[in-house]
Amino acid sequence: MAGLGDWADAGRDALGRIGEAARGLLAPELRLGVTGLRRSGKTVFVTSVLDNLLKAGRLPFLDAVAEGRYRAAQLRPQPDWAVPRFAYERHLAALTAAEPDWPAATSAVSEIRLAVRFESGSMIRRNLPAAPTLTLDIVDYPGEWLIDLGLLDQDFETWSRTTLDLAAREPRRSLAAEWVAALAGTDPAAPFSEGEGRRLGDLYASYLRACRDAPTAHLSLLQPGRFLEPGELEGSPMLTFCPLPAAAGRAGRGSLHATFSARFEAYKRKVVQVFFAEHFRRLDRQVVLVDLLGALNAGPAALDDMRAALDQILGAFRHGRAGWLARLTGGRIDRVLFAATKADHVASNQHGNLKSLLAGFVAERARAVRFQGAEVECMALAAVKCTETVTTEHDGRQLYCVQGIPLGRDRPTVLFPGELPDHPGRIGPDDLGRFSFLSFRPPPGLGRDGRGLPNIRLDTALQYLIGDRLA
Ligand SMILES: Nc1nc2c(ncn2[C@@H]2O[C@H](COP(=O)(O)OP(=O)(O)O)[C@@H](O)[C@H]2O)c(=O)[nH]1
Ligand SMILES: [Mg+2]
Repeated sequence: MAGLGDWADAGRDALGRIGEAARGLLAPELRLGVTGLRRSGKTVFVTSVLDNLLKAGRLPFLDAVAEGRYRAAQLRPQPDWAVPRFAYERHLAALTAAEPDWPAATSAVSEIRLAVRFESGSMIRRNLPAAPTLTLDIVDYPGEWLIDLGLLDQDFETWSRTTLDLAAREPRRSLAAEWVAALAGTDPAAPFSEGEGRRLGDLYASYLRACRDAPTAHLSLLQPGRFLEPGELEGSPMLTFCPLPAAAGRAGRGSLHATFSARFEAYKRKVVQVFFAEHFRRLDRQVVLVDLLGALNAGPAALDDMRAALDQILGAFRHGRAGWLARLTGGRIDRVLFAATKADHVASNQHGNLKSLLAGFVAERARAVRFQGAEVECMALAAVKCTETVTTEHDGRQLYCVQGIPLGRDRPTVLFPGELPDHPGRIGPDDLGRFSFLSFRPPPGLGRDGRGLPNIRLDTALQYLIGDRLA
């Protein structure tokens, strides 16, 4: 039988919960992760999201704005003092300068907090004593770190085998030649020496950099991610190893194999798990930006690689929800948005196909994530719209073209960027040589009207990501 004390505890609990619920109604909080591979458009996306939420003049499809309930937003000090602040002012200044330019490339995690004051449309909230405020934390971090989560499921031998298999096929084969040749001349069972370890580690890191930077490569699967952006870990033993072929003899303690294997485990523990606990696990919602047009430009290998990278990224959300890691740590992401960025590179009549193409790439894994209980959506958007769609006549046919200032030129040009298939299965071998989507400069005069940076479908994306919290 329950004693009086138990009832009192239950009562306190209920009061506590009501308090929490009221706080949730009046001061909801949301942590939004923004990720994507290098150059996918994260910095530009976050800059435009902030500018548009602050000025609210270009978000007609955000319900709170459409219904006249959106009051205003303000930047606030961020909660995590050890994480660099997202340099919103600097990035916006670059875009809106007299000679507009893209923000400088960034490589690590950053964070920023925004408070959004709104009138609630719900009955319960309308009776609250004040207008609610949504506290929105935005965390921008490299997609390469997310792909690293896949390493947690692998031991050194498995990882070595898959990475060496991948390196045996073009376009990686030629880029890996020097590192693979060095491996051929080493015995993993031999005693470890610092000089040899460094030589192999450096050759592997150069190979990863070549995969990323070679103009025709545009490859995405480049693990461990921190080898490319080491930051303060540069030169540390934890970033000085590489995959090894199976040893012919027994690789005992103190061997090259044992040392690299121990470093791989240290990387998982000290880099990957720390990222998971400090950043990924705390996210409520996630947007994954994908430069699908860039991969189409680069050709079949880049496209295959991007598909594999997206697959691994979606695998991470399995971790986020119901995987073994979630059981240990309590993941909670309930909505994921995959967004094809830079949609302004193609004419507006192609946006539907761009979206379907992306959906086709992630379809299988997205079903698995939905099964785990999170929602997954796909979209095509441009965080900063740099072109207008215009039609021209060609051989009696109407062509949808884009007009903008291509990067490296200073006059507006009308271009026909071509047409996109609507499904990955419809990308023919000839198609891939045919795509050539030019990059554009931000148009002059951006931001002068004070309404927020011009964009394509940023409001639809925001409605999906935060709209329900502004209800
Ligand atoms: N036309 C166009 N280009 C974009 C857009 N967003 C990003 N870009 C281009 O992509 C580059 C990389 O964007 P950035 O945000 O720095 O990528 P990050 O590395 O993911 O942070 C920019 O310098 C632009 O050239 C967009 O909305 N429209
Ligand atoms: Mg960036």
